[in-house]
Amino acid sequence: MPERTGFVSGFVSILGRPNVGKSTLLNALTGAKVAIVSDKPQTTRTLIQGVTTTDTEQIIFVDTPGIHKPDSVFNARMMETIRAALDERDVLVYVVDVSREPGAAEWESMEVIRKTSAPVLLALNKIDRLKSKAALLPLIEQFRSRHEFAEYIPISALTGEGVQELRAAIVKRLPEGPAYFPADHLTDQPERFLAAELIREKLLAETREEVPHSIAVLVDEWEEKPHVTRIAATIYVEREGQKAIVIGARGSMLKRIGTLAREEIERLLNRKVFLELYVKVRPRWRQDKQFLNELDWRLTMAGSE
Ligand SMILES: Nc1nc2c(ncn2[C@@H]2O[C@H](COP(=O)(O)OP(=O)(O)OP(=O)(O)O)[C@@H](O)[C@H]2O)c(=O)[nH]1
Ligand SMILES: [Mg+2]
Repeated sequence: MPERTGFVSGFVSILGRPNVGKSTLLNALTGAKVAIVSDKPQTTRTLIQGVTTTDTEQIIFVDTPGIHKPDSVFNARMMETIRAALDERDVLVYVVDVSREPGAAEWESMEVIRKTSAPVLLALNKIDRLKSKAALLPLIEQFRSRHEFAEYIPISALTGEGVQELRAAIVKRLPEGPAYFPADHLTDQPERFLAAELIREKLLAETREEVPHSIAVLVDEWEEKPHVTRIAATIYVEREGQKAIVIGARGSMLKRIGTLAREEIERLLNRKVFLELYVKVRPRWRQDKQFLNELDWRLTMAGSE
């Protein structure tokens, strides 16, 4: 590698199976909450940008939906999204969960990284869950025997252990280049989308089985008043039974979700928020291309120009 004296910058995608901790890692690397996190697989549904800038470097991270076999139009779109995150990257970070034995699904999902020429770092995440770090060596060998990664780095996205080492391994591989964004730029996500995501995060934490996958949230109204921002959002579900779950007994669930989401949106905007939530049934929305377009802020923004 040539001696580098100047500012370095580059694009880094974070990939891996659902639920391994990619979004938690993005938040740890950027020191901010740019992506929502949950214990349910397929939490992330789109590319999430998170930028970190120091005096010497700028890294543009892109968090991706977990790699899985698509079973709907919606999931097929998520997988297309992942392919978009592979083009012209300087470094890839492939994340695995060390608290789970890797299997066929893991090896299949690794096919994605074989097609790229960028160096791939293996982030062995959730080491805080291991009783002994001795278990890491055989695991690393299992991965190495299937793919020669540029580096193998044990981390805990949750506690922060190893995250600086991972960052250093990334920076080492970045080319000299300019800052693409101002130093305070954190993400490209519009506030409306971030607010909808925070509402969805609270819903994911409170629901189980098929309900989390059936939930979509859209912000309908956003009004800046003198002392408060008024936000109206609709929670879409696929069936009446799911609507009843989301509303809860005498509206208790919806009220709890509303309070939790409002508090976090207030922290995000640094402003008082008045949040109105509605619940609607929209059968089979995951197969509905037009609705999927409405959910995709990158498409809606392009359309509004
Ligand atoms: N113990 C432990 N849990 C973690 C760690 N990193 C993430 N988690 C948990 O793992 C779960 C999944 O985390 P996410 O960051 O949402 O995972 P993801 O890979 O982005 O998942 P998808 O978006 O569904 O693909 C959450 O419950 C996290 O709190 C870690 O280092 N240690
Ligand atoms: Mg995620």
